[in-house]
Amino acid sequence: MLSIALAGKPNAGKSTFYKAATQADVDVGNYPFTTIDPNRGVTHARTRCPCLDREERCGNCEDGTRYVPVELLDVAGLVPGAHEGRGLGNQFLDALTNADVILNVVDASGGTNEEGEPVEVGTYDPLEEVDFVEEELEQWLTGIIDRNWESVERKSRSPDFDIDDALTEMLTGFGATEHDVAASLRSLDYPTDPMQWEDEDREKLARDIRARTKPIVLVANKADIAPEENLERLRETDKPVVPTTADGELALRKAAEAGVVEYLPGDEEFEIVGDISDAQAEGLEKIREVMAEYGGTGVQQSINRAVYDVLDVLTAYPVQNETKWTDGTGEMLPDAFLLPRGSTPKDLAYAVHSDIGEGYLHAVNARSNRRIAEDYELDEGDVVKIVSTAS
Ligand SMILES: Nc1nc2c(ncn2[C@@H]2O[C@H](COP(=O)(O)OP(=O)(O)OP(=O)(O)O)[C@@H](O)[C@H]2O)c(=O)[nH]1
Ligand SMILES: [Mg+2]
Repeated sequence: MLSIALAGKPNAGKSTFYKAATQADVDVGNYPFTTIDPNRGVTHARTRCPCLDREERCGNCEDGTRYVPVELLDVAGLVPGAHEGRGLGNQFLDALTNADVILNVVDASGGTNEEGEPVEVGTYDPLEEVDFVEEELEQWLTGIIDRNWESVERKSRSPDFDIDDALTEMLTGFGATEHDVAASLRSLDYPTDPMQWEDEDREKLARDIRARTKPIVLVANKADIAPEENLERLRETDKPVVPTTADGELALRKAAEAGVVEYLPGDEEFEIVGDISDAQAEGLEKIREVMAEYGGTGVQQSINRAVYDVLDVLTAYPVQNETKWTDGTGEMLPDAFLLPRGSTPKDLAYAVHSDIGEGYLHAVNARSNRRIAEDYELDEGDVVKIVSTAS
């Protein structure tokens, strides 16, 4: 499963985002370090279900809106110097190593300082938080590379030494693949002999690997109380930014669960369908205004931005019956897989099960009922029958 991590300074609203996105009950509080141990749960990316192209809905979506599971991780707040052990230190940096993408939750309202302590709204500059997660990650990774460099030097004395292999072995724990390391080395200028590497070379490697393996989306949270100017300035940075009200999303999800509003995560608006008090109505109207301004609460939009834009994955649907789009039990469009763009039907087969991948014979496009070429690159929403010796 794809893994998304929430990171950022304390009190920015990570756990509120997590609670809204996973419907899990976790602690939220207006003080730093409410969260100590990481929370791990499941949220969803939202996409258009292929069953919209058929007469009937599949039963695995919300009237054509499909939610595909992804993992969400909520970690302790990060303070400057975390890589040296400040705050809760390295422990949660460790927790981030499995993440495919990071949502850097920023308090766009400027109502908390760099340690996460409440201050008057608008007095702390959220731009200070923009580069901070990546800097901590980079410093931390640089430390790992420095500490392990001696072993690379030792290996380099062997005649069959290969720098790609040595670095892949070292960086795999950080989520770097052989491909990432190769691409990184191609883009950097570095001495061939590891003994000649300077601190600077290792730091450049750390920065490049971080950028490849842990891309970042800025969640400009507390948009409901943020000065407009702050959001404008955050938008001018070089990162993808999503104005968000995690609190608003949480309230809407609760209201939807209670049956008083009609709202699907990621909708741009909601409808009040039940009896509510005046106070509730007032609260919901405030959320409605923020949503109208930003095109939703931002929670689902942040997840989708991370999954479909930054990680650039697509959703593919394996089926056994190419006419009915069902599996062996008659369930329509039972599964959705998120695969990197460029994936082929064989990659989908492997994602379903390694046996299906190994026994792969060919695939059929269930929309056209035509056999798919071996090198066909899957598209968003493809429905595919896999023919395998294992199925
Ligand atoms: N106005 C407003 N407040 C919010 C929003 N999201 C979260 N908060 C508040 O911000 C405070 C901190 O929220 P948490 O979710 O606990 O923050 P955190 O980032 O998990 O904090 P730590 O676990 O301490 O690092 C709480 O008082 C929340 O109610 C939002 O969108 N708008
Ligand atoms: Mg928290």
